[in-house]
This record gives sequence, C-alpha cells and structure tokens, in this order.
Amino acid sequence: MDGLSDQPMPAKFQPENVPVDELALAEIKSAILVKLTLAIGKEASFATKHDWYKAAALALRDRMVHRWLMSDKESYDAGRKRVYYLSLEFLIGRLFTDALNNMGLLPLFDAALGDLGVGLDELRKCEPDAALGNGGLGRLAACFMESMATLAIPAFGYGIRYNFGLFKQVISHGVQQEYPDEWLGFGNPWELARREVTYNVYFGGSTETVDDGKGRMHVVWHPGETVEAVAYDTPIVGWRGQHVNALRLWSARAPDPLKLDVFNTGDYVSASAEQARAEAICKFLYPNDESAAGRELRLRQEYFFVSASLQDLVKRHLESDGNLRGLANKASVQMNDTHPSLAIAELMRILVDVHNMRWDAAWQITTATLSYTNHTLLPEALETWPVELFERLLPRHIEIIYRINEAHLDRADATRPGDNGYRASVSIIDETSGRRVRMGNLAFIGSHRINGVSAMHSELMKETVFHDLNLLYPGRITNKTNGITFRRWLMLANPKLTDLLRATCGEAVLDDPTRLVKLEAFAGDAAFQQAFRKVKHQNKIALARVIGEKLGVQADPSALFDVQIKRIHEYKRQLLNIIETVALYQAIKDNPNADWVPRVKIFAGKAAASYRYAKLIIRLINDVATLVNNDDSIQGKLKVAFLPDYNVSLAEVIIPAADLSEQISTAGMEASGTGNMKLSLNGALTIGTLDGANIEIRDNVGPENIAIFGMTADEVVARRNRGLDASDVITKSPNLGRAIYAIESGFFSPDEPGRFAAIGHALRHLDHYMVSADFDSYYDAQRGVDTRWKAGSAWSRAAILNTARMGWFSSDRTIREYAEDIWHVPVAGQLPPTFGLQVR
Ligand code: T68
Repeated sequence: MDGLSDQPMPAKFQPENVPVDELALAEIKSAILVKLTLAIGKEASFATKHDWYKAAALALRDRMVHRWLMSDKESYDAGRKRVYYLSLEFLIGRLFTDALNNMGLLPLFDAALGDLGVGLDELRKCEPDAALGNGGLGRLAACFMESMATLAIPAFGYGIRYNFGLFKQVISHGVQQEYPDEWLGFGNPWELARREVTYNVYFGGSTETVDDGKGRMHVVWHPGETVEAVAYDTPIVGWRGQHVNALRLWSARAPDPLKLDVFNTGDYVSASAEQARAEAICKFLYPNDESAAGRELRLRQEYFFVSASLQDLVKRHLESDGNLRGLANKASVQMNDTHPSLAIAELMRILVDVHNMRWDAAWQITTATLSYTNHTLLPEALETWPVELFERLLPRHIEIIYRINEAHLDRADATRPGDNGYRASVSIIDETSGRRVRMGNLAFIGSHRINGVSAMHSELMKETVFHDLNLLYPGRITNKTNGITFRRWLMLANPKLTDLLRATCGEAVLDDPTRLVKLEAFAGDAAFQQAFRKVKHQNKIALARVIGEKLGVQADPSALFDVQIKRIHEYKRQLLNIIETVALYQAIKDNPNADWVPRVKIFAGKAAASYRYAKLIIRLINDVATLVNNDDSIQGKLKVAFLPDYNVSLAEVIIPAADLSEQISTAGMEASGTGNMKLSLNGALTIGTLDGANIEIRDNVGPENIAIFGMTADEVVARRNRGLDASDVITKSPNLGRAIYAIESGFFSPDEPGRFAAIGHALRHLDHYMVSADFDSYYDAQRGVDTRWKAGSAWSRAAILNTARMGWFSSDRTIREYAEDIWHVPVAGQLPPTFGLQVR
C-alpha cells in the first residue's frame, strides 16, 4: 500500500456540524447535575464515572420519554395498526450513544459532559452491553427495533428480561471458560419497571370439557401453577428522534414470593422455593446457537413470554376496539424463529376459550395476524418438543395443536389421498422417534407469511425443510433479505468514514443510504483513495491497540487485517481459516524472504458452552497463535489474534478496521449472515462462499470486488450423497496434507500431542462441512487476495466500491419490505401529512 499522508482528519462526528447552542448546553448540563444529585444522590466532587454515566443516561431518557409519549398518543389517536415483534433474543449492545445520535443530541451532550469535566467516551464505556441474544438472530431483532422506530411504525418488541445475558467468555491457556454476565449489577437506567402491567401465566394442571348451558361445549383449563409476568419497558428511538417505540421485556415472579408461615418455621429455603422456580424462567438466556435444545425450562420460557405478550396486546386491542374480530387489521405479530410459535396455540386459546369465538373464525384471525421468520435449515436446529412434555406443561395447548393438525391433515389428505408419507411429513406431530411436536410446522401452518432471510435461503426453504408444506400452502413463503442499521454500524462505529461520506455524498446520505452510490465516481480518484485509506488506517491503529492491550500481541496497522467474527460453529468453518493460517505459516517458513503480504488473522466469537468440538477449535486457534506469534523466523509477516468475549461493542471496534471479511460457511448452511454486510459497508473486501446473503452482496458490489471460492450448495449436497471421505482431496493437496499433519501430530500442542487428533480424524474421514474439500479453492482465493493487496490502488478501489454499493442492505429497506408485504402497515413518508413531531 502506498504512503498515508498526514492531512488532518475531520473532527469527531457531529451530525450536520450544528454549532452548539449555549442555552441548550446550559440546560443539558443542569439536567445532568440534577440527575446526579436527585436520582443518584451524589455531589459532583464525589461522583464516580459510573454515577456520571447514569446521570447523563437519565437526563437523556427524560428527553426520549417525551417523544415516546407523543409517539404513543399519535398512534393511539390515529388508530394505527401495530407491529409486535416476538423474539426470545434482543442483542442490543450499548444504548447511550445510539440514543444520543438518533436524538441529535450527541454534540450537545459531548460538550456538556466536557464542561462538567467528564469525557463522553469514557462514560460510554461504563454501560454494560445488553447481550440478551446469542448471535445473528438476536442482533437482527435489535436492528429491526431501531429501523421500525426510524420508519415510524408503531411497534412493540416483546421478549424476556434475562437477569444474566450471554455468558462472558474468558480464554485461559487457550481454553474458553464461561462466566455469568451480570449486566444488571449496577441497575439499568434505560428501563422503566411497569409493576402495574402484570399478567398471570399458567402451567400444568388439566383440562375439562363443560357444557356452557347454551348447548355449546367449552373447554376449561385448570392450571397447576401460576407465574406472574411483570413488564419492563425500554424506549427505542429512531433516527432523528421522530418516533419512539417500546421494547417490553417480561420478568417472572411468583404470586406469593415468600411463604411467611414456612419462613417462620425456620425453613428459609422452602419459604422462597416457589419464587426460585418462577424466577428461573428469566434467570438466563438459553446459551444455544443452532443446536438441539431439549430442556423443559426453555419451553417454559417460550410459553411465558408468548402468553404475557399476547395477553398484553389483546388487552390493548380490546381497550380501543371493543372486540377481537378486527384484530388482524390492528395488529401484526412477527415470530422471530419458532421460539415464539406457541403464539399460534395461545391466540387460539384466548379467542376460543376466553372470548368464546368460534373455532373457524378464530383460526382465520390467528393466521391473518401471525407471520414467521425462519433463520435456519439445519435439521438439528429445528425445534421439536416431546408430546409428553407438552401434555404435562401445557395440557390445553396440546389439545389445540391436535385440533389444528386435524384440519390441516384433512387438507393434506384431500390433495394427496392415500399418500401417508406426505401426510407424515406435513404433520405437526413427528412420529418417527417417539411423538414430538414440530414447532416449524406449527409456525408455518399458523402464519399467513413465512419468510427466509436471504434470497438463497428462501429458495432452499421451498426445496428442503418446507418442501411439502409449500405445496400444500403455495405462495406463503416469501423472502426478506436481512439488513443492518447504518446508524450503529456506520455512523457510530465508524465516525471517520461517516464524515468522509458526508463530505463526498452530501448530508442526505445519513437519511438515504442509496446515495452512497455517489462514491462510485471517486473510486478511482487517487486523492479520495488516500482519504479512504487514511480512515481505515486510523481505525486499524485503534484495533491494534486493543489487540496489544488484551493479548500482548503486536499487530502492525499496515498489515492486511483479516477478520472472522461470529459464533464458533463447524458450519461457519473457522477451522478452514485456521488451517489456511497454518499452511500459510508453513509456506512463509519455507521461504521467509519472499514477498509475503503481512497479515493479521483476527478471530472472535463464542462457542456454546456444551459444544465441545467448537471449543476445541478455539483452543486450536489459540495454540496456533501462541506458536506463530512467537516465531521470529517469520519476521512478523503473520500474526494470529483471538480476541476474547466477542460482543456488540467489540464488533464496533473490529469492523471499521477490517480489510478482509471472512464469510466462508459451507454453501447452503448460513441462512443469511449480517456481519458480512457490516464489514463490506465499512470497506472490507469479502472472501466468501456462494452462501446466504454473500450472493446478494456479490450481485450488489460486483463479482470483481469480492473473492468467491468453493463448492456451491448443489455441489455440497452431491458430494455428501456420494459419501466420500476426504482422502481424495488430501492426496491431491500437499498444502492441506502438511497442515493437517502438523495439527494432528501435536506440532501446536507439544505439551499434549494428541489434543487435536479428533480434528485430524474429522478432516480426513468425515469432512461433513467440506473443510478439506474446499481447502485448495480457499487457499488459492487467499493468494488472489494477496496479489490484489499488493496492487494498492486496485484494492482501495474495490473497498470503496463495497461501501458505495451496500446501501440496499440497510435494515430500513428490509423493514419497508416487511411493512408492505407482511404487516400491511404504512411507513414514514406514506403517512398522512399531519404525522410527525416538530423537532427543534
Ligand atoms: C442466524 N441464526 C443465522 N440463531 O445463522 C444467520 N438459534 O445466518 C442469520 O443471518 C441470522 O440468524 C439472522 O437472520 C441465529 O443467530 C440463533 O442465534 C439461535 C438461537 C437459539 C436457538 C437457535
């Protein structure tokens, strides 16, 4: 790469460079001081950074609450249809600067805090990440909440207020250890406890059929257990602060939290046993990413939040509309994966059992109200529950599911009389190994729309998991390619790039990301390329500092930063990346004075606590890092960094600093990916397979600006069907053979030579994820990346074109599509002219 000039960079990101208004500044300072004194109870001279953060957050929250109440009143007065986003996960990260930015208050608070002697950036770091999600699915829900507010869609997010979010990852001697994430330890300034918004959620017991005296039979559920759901609301403000929605998270408590009579006998543990059982529901996020669940607590969590959310939305509807017949015109419920799919049975129960509606009318309303997003095709990740568990925990719901299934199977029989195989495949009940409830089939049957999350994934849904259901209900499957919010993933994460984009594309680019295409004209311009590279370089200096601090590894900011950040999973193939690292290391050692492109391989991600093989891959990456980073003979040409405890905040530091984005899943297995979008938007080139949204990224950025390699999804299936082991490809690939041998023979683990034997065995004999089979193609693609990097200007041009052409991947676009095709709600711009607050 050619030299980086020292021309001054634009100052810190300030929306539209508004000059700070002295009066407003004084008002904010005083508001923060009032909070510090009256809400925190501290004098400025004794306040800790954390006290200041909380005071500032509360002052900001006040300003959001005003807008929130106005948004609410406006939607209510206009009788607007509401969207309810049901998700067991919201991977939010920090809210402070996000809310400040969207409210247009970032410069003002920055100045106010500066005057008060505390730095905004330091306070920002006091906020713990809200990690109420595992990965992409949960982060998507957070991006969608922000985009729904931006588009002024009246919406509620519904989920669980977990006391402990995703575990904290500590790497000790290369091994992942999990620790509880006490994110609420110092309180949460964003949330408002709504103790008055409490619903009873029932479990267990039995059902009884009774005559209602008017000649109709009626089912009564006599539950065995009651848990209370208490609402906690967090305001989510959209871009430019025009609209604020609530994220409503439910906390569980026992109706009788302390049995005083038992307590007085001295049996303190039994006295709060009920409370402990109830609280277990919201104790922690189920630490599972696409592997079979199977535990009762998880089903309790699912029903708990579904029941509370539906009771809440039905109550809201009845208060304004009087009866439930028009529910689908006023409410759209989106189920984020199958985790909330009990909503189908629960809404039927509410309509039929509680509100005496006829079954067919209730079914029509239910399917018109609900829709379902699928996020995976992996068979082991499709939720099923033993019928026996349902009978014990949710006896009424299993009856409702049977009745839904009856009508559904009648339809199947009518289209394919006598075809028992077809009948069995579309049934909600799987009878192949014990009787199990298939939540995917339930979600499909009870929804008017089922969407996949990338074009390829939606097509594969029709060909694989939902092939037969799609024949029975044609036209229901639709595609909604994922998106990301540019406010967080561009403006906040990369203020320097944002400034450059504003200067080049105009201020309007902040409101309309399609204007990024204006960059295309500058992609070949030497001066612009230099400015673009300078931004990247500065971001790389910041990341190198973090790598140095956390790992004691020196990363040279002028080296190629090669990044793979995501959950650790076999199908995501971190293993392919680390084997290529080993092969590259061996090649450098063979010929250390050749013209190697210096690289820093950066990894981050968590493995599910119980996923042993994924944890072994983490260990391998760390063992390779230790050896490679300490081998002076390669002259620092290769470094390996595994950054611990990957979360949203760490992603915000890594993504702006990446040169190369690793999106290398086995084709056909990654539903979409969203990290791929964040990295490309921030000017990283992608090396990737034809999988998920990579395909649409290629179509947008142009095939010459992305490095595609490997087998296609069809080829993967074909090779699997041939049942080959990997000896054929290993024999043909000396690079691969040598790398595998080094790993399995203990070269990277001399203290325990057999540590990675299982990996060697899998690569040689199973290769289910095609790591061996795709290796040569990947290795060659990487050498192509090296060549392009050496050509400096051509690299910059491709990086600029990536940023220029990613506008379509804004989650605002995705949400517009949901609004139009699934929810049938208007968005900002389509609303009557009276809509909108007068923003100062
Ligand atoms: C991800 N899924 C997809 N699942 O893997 C990714 N699973 O391709 C896609 O971009 C993203 O969803 C958004 O659509 C997940 O993240 C989970 O986290 C999960 C959690 C619990 C159970 C199963």
